[in-house]
Amino acid sequence: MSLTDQIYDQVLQRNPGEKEFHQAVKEVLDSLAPVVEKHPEFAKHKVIERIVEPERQIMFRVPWVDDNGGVQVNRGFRIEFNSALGPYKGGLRFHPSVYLGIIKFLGFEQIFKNSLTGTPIGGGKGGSDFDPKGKSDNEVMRFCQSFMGELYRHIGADTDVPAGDIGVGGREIGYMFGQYKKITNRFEGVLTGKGLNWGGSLVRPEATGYGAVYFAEEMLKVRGTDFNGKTVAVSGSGNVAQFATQKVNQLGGKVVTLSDSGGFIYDPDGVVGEKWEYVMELKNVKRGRISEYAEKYGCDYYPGKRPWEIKCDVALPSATQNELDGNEAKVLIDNGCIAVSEGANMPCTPEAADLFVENKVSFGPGKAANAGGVATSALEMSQNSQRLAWTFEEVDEKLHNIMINIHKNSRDAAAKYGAPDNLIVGANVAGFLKVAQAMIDQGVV
Ligand code: NDP
Ligand code: 2IT
Repeated sequence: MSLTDQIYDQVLQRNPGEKEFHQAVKEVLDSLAPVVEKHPEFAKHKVIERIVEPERQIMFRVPWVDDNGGVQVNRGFRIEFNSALGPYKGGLRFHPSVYLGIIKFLGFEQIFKNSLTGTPIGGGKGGSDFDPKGKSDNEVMRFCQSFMGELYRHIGADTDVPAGDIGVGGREIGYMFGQYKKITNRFEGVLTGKGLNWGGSLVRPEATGYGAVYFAEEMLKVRGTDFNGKTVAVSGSGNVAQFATQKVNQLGGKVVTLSDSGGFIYDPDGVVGEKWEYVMELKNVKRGRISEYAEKYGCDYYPGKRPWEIKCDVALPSATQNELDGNEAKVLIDNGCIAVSEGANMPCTPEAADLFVENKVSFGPGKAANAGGVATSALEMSQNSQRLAWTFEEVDEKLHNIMINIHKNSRDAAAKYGAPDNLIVGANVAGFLKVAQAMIDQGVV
């Protein structure tokens, strides 16, 4: 049995029931087998055994009072996974499905993603099983205040810097920032995704979606083509999906699907212009369902379904993990899809990802393709440290260059380690090498 298989077995035994974490670890370890062979120092220093074990795992009670005066109890998490390259960095997810296995999968991915960005940030992730859907603003505020009432003691601008993820956007970051400031009496860059008037960065809201499209653009360039005239299927209709759609429109492509947990809409004329503005208002202000788009614009809505049966050139899964399986991958391939860029974290099942690679569909794994969000968070941290704010163009150009570099470095690493064109292997290896070397440099800690 190879070393990486042995370590994977230990991970299964030590982390029972955490299936998303197992899935994320397996994908990385499978990519690392040739690296371990070439670099005996990684085995000697037990780098892989150490990297799969979080540096610190924090779980806490989050009690709060709802609008009827009832007491509610949720569970909060922060996994400080790896600080070899910088302060722990990664988002907070508020969703009823959240448990330790989800936060650990996301935190583990974040280590390699953050390394790929080339910015000085370690990996972490947190969240809660709180469901913001159907809650009033006041309930969300009270929950956020209670959550931060415990989290504040574990984080700091040079220690651990959370941000948004599913269910956490500008509103929640605001409430959490206010509470952190009140408790600590410090106005500092402890969270990213802040409002523009109080330390936020231009382009951070757009960054993940734009970045996933910039990454796809690089993959299309390798194939000698671009977004102009391409039909694009997007899933989700939250932060990542919204700005991926805007960037595809700017590059001359046409987004024909969006979804939420209720189903998907198919608009063959494209989600563009006033229709895109409508989605922004529907999801960010009204907090409604994507089915309302179909009612308003008279297009088809498919309840309970995912958009992958719709013919497209490019797919951007941008909702959640394991939302595109092997059967759906086959349909996309049969329909002539040439590129898949993961806006979400781990949206394609392992079977789907393997099918894309085998069938020469350009495939951008999440830890590379959606790294633009956290990269721009790192740019927000830099601006906070300098007490300066850069222009939209300046931040966008830096983001664009970071995405070009992630694509290039992943491609180069794939070729060097015997898997040309396989960006899964390339991203895992390129992300790992920097963290592994830093861990060796810093001793057994
Ligand atoms: P949002 O909360 O803004 O939007 C999430 C979208 O995905 C909604 O449309 C939501 O539908 C849908 N969704 C969530 N869970 C499910 C589910 N279990 N089944 C079906 N649909 C679901 O989150 P983001 O756009 O920020 O995040 C989307 C993905 O991108 C996540 O995987 C996240 O980890 C990843 N990501 C986000 C980054 C960021 O900067 N925000 C950075 C990098 C990655 P509904 O409203 O019905 O729940
Ligand atoms: O998955 C992710 O990279 C994020 N949710 C963004 C993390 C961040 O710190 O900006």
